[in-house]
Amino acid sequence: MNVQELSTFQVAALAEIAAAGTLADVETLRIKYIGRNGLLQGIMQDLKTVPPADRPEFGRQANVLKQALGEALDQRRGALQASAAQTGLRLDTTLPGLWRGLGRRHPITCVIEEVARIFSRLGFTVADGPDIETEYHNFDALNTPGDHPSRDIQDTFWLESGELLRTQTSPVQIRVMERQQPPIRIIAPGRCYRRDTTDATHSANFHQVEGLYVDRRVSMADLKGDITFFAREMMGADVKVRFRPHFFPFTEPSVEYDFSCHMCHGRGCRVCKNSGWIEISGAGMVDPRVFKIVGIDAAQFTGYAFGMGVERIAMIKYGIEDIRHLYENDLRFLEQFA
Ligand code: 2NM
Repeated sequence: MNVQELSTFQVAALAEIAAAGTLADVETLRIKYIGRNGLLQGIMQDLKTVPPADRPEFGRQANVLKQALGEALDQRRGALQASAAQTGLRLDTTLPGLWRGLGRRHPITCVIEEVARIFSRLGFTVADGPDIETEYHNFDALNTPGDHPSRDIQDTFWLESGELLRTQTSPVQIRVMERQQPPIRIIAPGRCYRRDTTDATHSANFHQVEGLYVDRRVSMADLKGDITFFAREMMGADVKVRFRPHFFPFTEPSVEYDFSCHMCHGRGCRVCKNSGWIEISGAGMVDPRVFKIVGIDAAQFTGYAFGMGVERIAMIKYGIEDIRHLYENDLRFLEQFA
């Protein structure tokens, strides 16, 4: 190589270094050009073959080249590191970790687990099913009339497919009864959807736990006893339960049930709006028409079913005054439920 070739070589080498796309490429080029067995090393050996008169100039140029290559490699490496840092790709595995604290269960989850734990002691297991339901499982099989207002687009989220977002978890119980003969003892916790305008006590997405017990000679006495057992386990040993006549299409007879207010022990307070009682939800003996639809012989079997709103239980149990706290994921709220 002569002096002229040396300068052509330098231009090509610098262009190649400037185009290196990764830190690994830069390292490969460093080895190629200025490594122990690199091209520059070879050029230095060429010095011997250069005519003696040209040697000082060649040597000077070779040193300039070496320095230029070294600087170009450093510069390219620095630029790549800087852009990696900017895009967050740089990972320094030697940095100590950040302690971000432990997470904890959401109060809705706590209540569902507590309800499941209490009913498991009565022999109930947990069943689940789809949030997107058929009209058949959510309404028809529950003996809900075709013109019942709950089917209205004002109340139910209908999908273009003709399916809907379940308005209760009872369709889970329909699905269990379709495939299983008694004895059946299940609870069905999960999300439900209704076209409600959100306020302090309503949400379009809420949670229910429904229960179903079907066997020979299941009676209203079982229903009252089991709900009362649940109330005492959930709210405290001195809680009383009262049942009021009601109507549901899927149970006959039907009741609504209230717990005595655990805040004021029935004396009357803000939580129970001075009535001493807190309305929980409904229940009843499964209507024989529902048994006929799912293929269970109503002459041999009877059953009770009940529902409860999970948010409502959580609000009463923990003294939460606005349902929206449960959905906002504000840590100042959530951290109170250790
Ligand atoms: C309630 C109230 C009363 C109920 C009925 C059934 C089924 F599938 F067995 F017919 N499941 N859940 C029921 C009964 C639910 O919630 C307020």
